[in-house]
Amino acid sequence: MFSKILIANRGEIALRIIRACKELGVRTVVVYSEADRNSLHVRFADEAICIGQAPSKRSYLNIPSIISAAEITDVEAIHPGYGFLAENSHFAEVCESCNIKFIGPTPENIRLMGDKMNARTMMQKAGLPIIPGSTGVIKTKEDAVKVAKRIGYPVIIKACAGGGGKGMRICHNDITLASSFATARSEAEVNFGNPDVYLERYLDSPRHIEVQILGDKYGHILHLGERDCSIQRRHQKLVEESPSCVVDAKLRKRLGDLVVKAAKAVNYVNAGTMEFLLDKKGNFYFMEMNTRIQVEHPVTEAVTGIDLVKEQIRIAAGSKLRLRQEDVKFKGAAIECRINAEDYENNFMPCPGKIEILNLPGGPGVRLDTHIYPGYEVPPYYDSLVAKIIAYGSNRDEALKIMRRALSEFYIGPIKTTIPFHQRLLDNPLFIKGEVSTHFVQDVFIQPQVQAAGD
Ligand code: MV4
Repeated sequence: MFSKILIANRGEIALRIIRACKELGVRTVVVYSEADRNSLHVRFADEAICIGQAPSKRSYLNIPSIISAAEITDVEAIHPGYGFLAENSHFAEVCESCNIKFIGPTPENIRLMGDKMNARTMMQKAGLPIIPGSTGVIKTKEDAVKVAKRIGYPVIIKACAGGGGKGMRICHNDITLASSFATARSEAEVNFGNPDVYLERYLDSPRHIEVQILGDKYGHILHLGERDCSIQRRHQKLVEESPSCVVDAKLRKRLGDLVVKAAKAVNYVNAGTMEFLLDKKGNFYFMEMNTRIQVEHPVTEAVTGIDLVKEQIRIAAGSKLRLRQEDVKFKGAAIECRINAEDYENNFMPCPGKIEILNLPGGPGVRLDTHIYPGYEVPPYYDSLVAKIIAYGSNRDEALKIMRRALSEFYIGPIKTTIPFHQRLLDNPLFIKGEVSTHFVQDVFIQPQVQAAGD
């Protein structure tokens, strides 16, 4: 095991990684920006190094500063958390070339899955069902129209270097496809530095189901079941749960077996997640792979009893997975609500600022992952996640009851948060029945704004 590692992140995930390290007897170094001087991750780590100014580019994304901090403190490994440099294959490579272990997949795993068209091709070859679409990058609008003729409308244009919903366009006929094509390519170039796009048949109101995997350096790979992440807004997930209401033990095994086979085909190492869309007929299709620990990993930890962050560190240190697939048992139901410093009644506008009053939830079945405290100032520079509540019960209904109770205890003021959003969601009859899709928040839940007179 490592004796000391560096955590190249901030907020709740930096604390989460510190907790795993303390239990493993690993000392911790954190890096922080000038805006995070008073953060808990700085206080709870064994050592802390300021690496730059508030903007991420000058601190948490600054590879030379982070590597310097690692060299000065003589750490053996770096955990990137999620976001920032977590899926930067160049960073993973730099770490390895400096003889620092990157706690995550290989640089090649990251690079291959970072190109979404390439991931699609590789996963199809490895036996995963994919959405009907182009077999490669599409270079001209004429080719795009040809592919659309074959797969049928509506279609969706996606950027190869995109992912997570950025840079997608839906087209309903030849005319809109031909006219959107050049715009999609130039947007991809501007946003991701790569104009390449591909085409897929557009599925209407699918569910977003993802499967967690863990692989060690010796080719042993486990799946840890699914998470249903359909409750999201503008590609920002708001609620995640496991198990999914629409995945039974038989489908879980089918998905799990396929995912493990596919991960083996690409020699996948460490924690990863395969994202699928599930259509109304119950067909599922591979969409993309995330090569990092995800925000919503605690729901999987709750239902499997496996500490994913400790496993990540053990795997990076060269340990073999101690479990076989038969040993992974799924028990109970877990749900996570993401508490963001956002005003949900005002189009989820970010609301950074000082937390003057704070009452934290607790009690049976409640896990709270947060970095906030009374007097903490939420900085405007980073994402607005301030806490995650995870409720765990013997079944979904019990987990929902625990979550309602936890939300009622949670008070953060005077800044606005998504707590009232979650309270309304948890009382929605369709949500309670589990009848949701990725369009639920926008179409069903947020009522259309009342039009002004005269409009
Ligand atoms: C799709 C789709 C429908 N059809 N692809 C959004 C995130 C990115 N990973 C891909 N996404 C989608 N791809 C096809 N062929 C609908 C979405 C989508 C979505 C997916 C998952 C979670 C939320 C979503 C919200 C809107 C659209």
